[in-house]
Amino acid sequence: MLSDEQISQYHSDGYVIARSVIDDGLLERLRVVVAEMLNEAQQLVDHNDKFDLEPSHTENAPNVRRIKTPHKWHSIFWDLIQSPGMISCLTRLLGADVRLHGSKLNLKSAGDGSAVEWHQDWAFYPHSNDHVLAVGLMLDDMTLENGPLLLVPGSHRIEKVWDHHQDGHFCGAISPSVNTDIDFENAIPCLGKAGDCSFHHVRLVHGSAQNRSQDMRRLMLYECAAADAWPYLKFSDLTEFNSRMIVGNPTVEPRSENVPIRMPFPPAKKKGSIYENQTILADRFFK
Ligand SMILES: O=C(O)CCC(=O)C(=O)O
Repeated sequence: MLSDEQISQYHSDGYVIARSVIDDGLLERLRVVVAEMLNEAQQLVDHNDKFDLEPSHTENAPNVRRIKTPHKWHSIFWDLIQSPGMISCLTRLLGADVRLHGSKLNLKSAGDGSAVEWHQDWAFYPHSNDHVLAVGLMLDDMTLENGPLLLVPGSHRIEKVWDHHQDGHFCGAISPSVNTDIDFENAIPCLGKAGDCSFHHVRLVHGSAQNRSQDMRRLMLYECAAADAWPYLKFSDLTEFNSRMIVGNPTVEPRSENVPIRMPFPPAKKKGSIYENQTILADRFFK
């Protein structure tokens, strides 16, 4: 699925896009499952452990911006990440043994979907080494208008965790006016067709603007790690940890590398999701 040239691009730019990783049949099944899941949010009045809601959400006009940890709710999310095309890409990028760290399905409703401020995923989930990436499976075509991922090429190679704090608390976002060393203006939009997948390095600076199109934008994100990249946070149970192996074998011998770490503490004042965390950022890039 990925050529040698694409693997080199991943290492130098910090991302790569693989085309047609998921076929139309599986994609259509996924869309049906997602629609069924969203029906459950009809009567919700507040975020819960499954759904994160847009500020405009009401009981009668549901507007969900994230399905949290979808792999816990339906087996199709495992079918996708363990499909042959995905396994081929993941093992080329991370090695033979790959574990799922987490997952989320981000939805941006037509003309209204929330922006995500600039951040590095690494600021949320540092590991013992940085053989960690996020897969972005496009459920819809990604266009300049509908708020695609925006990636700052090469930012993962700077070997730095930018400050994601505001007023002394983690807020999950990088202040654009303070961190003028990041080339936000030359960020690359991650465009593609439904079924295409982006793979971005865990330290790559990225964000995304509001959805200004007339259609919903759905992006399924899987956080994947080499099995020997052990998380500094949220480890509790070895059986559960190992049950998230996507391919290959688990290990109790972490590979420890000299990687920059900045812990997300003191914790965010607004907890729940990145959207909530980021509301306390004083200067927002995506107005
Ligand atoms: O949905 C998006 O466009 C960006 C999401 C993202 O970067 C995240 O949830 O960490």
